[in-house]
Amino acid sequence: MRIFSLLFLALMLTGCGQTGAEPNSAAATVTVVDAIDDQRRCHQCGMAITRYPGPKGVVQLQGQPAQLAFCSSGDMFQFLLQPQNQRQVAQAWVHDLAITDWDKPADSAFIHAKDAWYVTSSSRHGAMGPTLASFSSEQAATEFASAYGGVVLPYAQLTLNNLGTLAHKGHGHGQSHGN
Ligand code: CU1
Ligand code: ZN
Repeated sequence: MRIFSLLFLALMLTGCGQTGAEPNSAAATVTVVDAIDDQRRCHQCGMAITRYPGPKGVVQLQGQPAQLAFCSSGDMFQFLLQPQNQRQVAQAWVHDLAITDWDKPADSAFIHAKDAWYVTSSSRHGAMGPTLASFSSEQAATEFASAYGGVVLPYAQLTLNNLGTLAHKGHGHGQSHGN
């Protein structure tokens, strides 16, 4: 009988260990965005990211620990929506402009890109000119659109053709003033 109780105890302990904080591999995706320091350059266009206003984007590809950062949500979607990249994306984040500044968006204000609402073709420009304004709520996006124009879309409806950004060939800097 003694051996059974020991076995039972061992099973209990093992069970406890597994229900602890250790995430299983499926849930072990990264949910935190690396800080974007002043040296960080856009994966799409090479610009220094923090030097320009407007919401930024960050992408994590499957099986790659390093995150890719983008000067603007516009550049992020230009990258992310390419079919060959789309398949490899594990996570993507954008700034929530409902809680942070357009001019200097904070690292702490990133939200999952999939959950965000977007205003395309507004009059406010980001690092590369026309960009997507990203928000955690549809209402915040709608309020922005009534102030700055544009079309409100959820993540699932974004395509390379309706991003409202110009096709970037080379660098279109200096277009972010005059809003
Ligand atoms: Cu750029
Ligand atoms: Zn860029």
